[in-house]
Amino acid sequence: MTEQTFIMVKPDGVLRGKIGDIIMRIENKGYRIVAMKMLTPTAELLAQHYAEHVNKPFYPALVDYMTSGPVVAIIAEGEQVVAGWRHMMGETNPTLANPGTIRGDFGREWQAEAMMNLVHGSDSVASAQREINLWFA
Ligand code: RTP
Ligand code: MG
Repeated sequence: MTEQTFIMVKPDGVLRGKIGDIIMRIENKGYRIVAMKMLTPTAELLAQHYAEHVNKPFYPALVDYMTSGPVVAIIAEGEQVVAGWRHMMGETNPTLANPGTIRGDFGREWQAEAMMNLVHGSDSVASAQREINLWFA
């Protein structure tokens, strides 16, 4: 079934000039970009986006990382796009992410506290709906 997911190019992806490559991968795969905008997220927005992580030890570092500069927020649409995009991103830890994935090709462990891994993708259809409503309210 056609579904939507929420994708983000995180601040390190923007800083390192990977917006074009990441957008190209979305389109080359055959997913359709239906909305896109650039913004620097606030701590309040991130607390909602990362609600499941707010009490984790890495959360303060995650907020510092994610508010350090602009991100590109994207809604993409396609068959099985939620799971498909998770595959294209690779493992959360860029050191473990397979070559050929975005995190595997471009990521490495820049700092231990919050893994800088270039991109975000919703982890389920329900998360995608929640995140789209949050970022594109
Ligand atoms: P995302 O939500 O950003 O798409 O990443 P994910 O599902 O692969 O990973 P998740 O477990 O949801 O964690 C969210 C983000 O928090 C940072 N993180 N750091 N130091 C750590 O142990 C750690 N764990 C997670 C990463 O930036 C991760 O993408
Ligand atoms: Mg996640």
